Amino acid sequence: MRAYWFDNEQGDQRLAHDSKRDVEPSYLARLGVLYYHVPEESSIDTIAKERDYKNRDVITVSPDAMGAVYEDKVKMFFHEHLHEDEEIRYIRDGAGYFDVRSQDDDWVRIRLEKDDMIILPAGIYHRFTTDEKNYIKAMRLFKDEPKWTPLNRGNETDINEHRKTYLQSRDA
Ligand code: KMT
Ligand code: NI
Repeated sequence: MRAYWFDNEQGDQRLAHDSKRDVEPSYLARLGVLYYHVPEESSIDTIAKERDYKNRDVITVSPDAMGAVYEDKVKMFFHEHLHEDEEIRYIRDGAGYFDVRSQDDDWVRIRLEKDDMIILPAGIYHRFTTDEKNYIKAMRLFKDEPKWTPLNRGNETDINEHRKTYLQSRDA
């Protein structure tokens, strides 16, 4: 894992967009973003149990796995959005970037590789992209029914209850 400020330059979303200014995990924690390095896949069972995550699946995002819809999917994942539930991803292979909004509404880019696990809180604005290698395999954990509906940022999401709750705990 490496977190840094996104450089805001034009160009393919899959490029590193590295400003060379790092962001500490303690700042991610302030945003409510939790990061764990989990080299033993079996440790996931403990974490899942603690947080009451009952279900999981594994998704591969790549042209091989998705065929013609790959480019569309990658563009969709990169639309800024929030969810009404936590987003937990445990990377099993490949790499990708999660971008999350800072307190000042700037992008923090989080590069994740194999054995990296991230928990994004409900209500945080974020987006995802593969990197230049166009390949990531990730485990997705969820409590009951997957509630992954991305709510794209706009006037509606700004007044969403989960958004308000998130801001209250972030800025407390
Ligand atoms: C998301 O929420 O954007 C995704 O699930 C992307 C694929 S998982 C790395
Ligand atoms: Ni998401």
